[in-house]
Amino acid sequence: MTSVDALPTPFELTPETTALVIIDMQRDFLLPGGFGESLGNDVSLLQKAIGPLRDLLEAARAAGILVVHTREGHLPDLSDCPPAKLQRGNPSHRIGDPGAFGRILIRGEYGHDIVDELAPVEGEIVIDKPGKGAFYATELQDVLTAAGVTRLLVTGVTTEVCVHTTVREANDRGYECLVVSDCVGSYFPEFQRVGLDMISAQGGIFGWVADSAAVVPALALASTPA
Ligand code: TIU
Repeated sequence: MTSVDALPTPFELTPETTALVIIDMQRDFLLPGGFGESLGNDVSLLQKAIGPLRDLLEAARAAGILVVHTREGHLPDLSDCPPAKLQRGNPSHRIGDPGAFGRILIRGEYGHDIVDELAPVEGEIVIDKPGKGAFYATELQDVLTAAGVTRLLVTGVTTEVCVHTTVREANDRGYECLVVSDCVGSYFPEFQRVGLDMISAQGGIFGWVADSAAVVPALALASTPA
């Protein structure tokens, strides 16, 4: 066990009870032509998280901790997509429409999959989720329980939508969450800042926040035999 220099207090890192959760680092959110851009967003703002997240993923793999990737998306017939989600907003393309990388946010399409830099390797868990939160209508809690995981390093996109929703869901289920600040991304710089502040405020109301420069060496230290 070692501790990460985090806000609002140090976060204890115990490799055997910790998982790295990487939320929705999918081409549809990160590359031009996908769902994120169809909503009017500048996708380059999310791409900043890829480099630090790749380093964190490598550190997690070296430390042997559980790695969980999630993907937001729907069945080809959209039967798992509530009409409210389908109709929300005024996008140039809706979920299920043809986009630059296949049908937008549809499972099995190229755009629905994870960017090459962060592609899962054998043995890593991939959770397909129809909602914003990674616990809603998925097997995530069962997977974590079976692995004895109670502490999550949370990363991915977007900070204020799927990351926040997942952290709040996890918090209510009793998990301790550390959000890695440079490994999450938002289309809105002010949401990135405030979204992170909201997590560690009030004595850590939803969890902890630290950057990868604090987490990566702690992972290496925590997994080194004494
Ligand atoms: N639009 C937006 O900020 N996010 C999403 O739609 N999904 C995720 O955050 N993954």
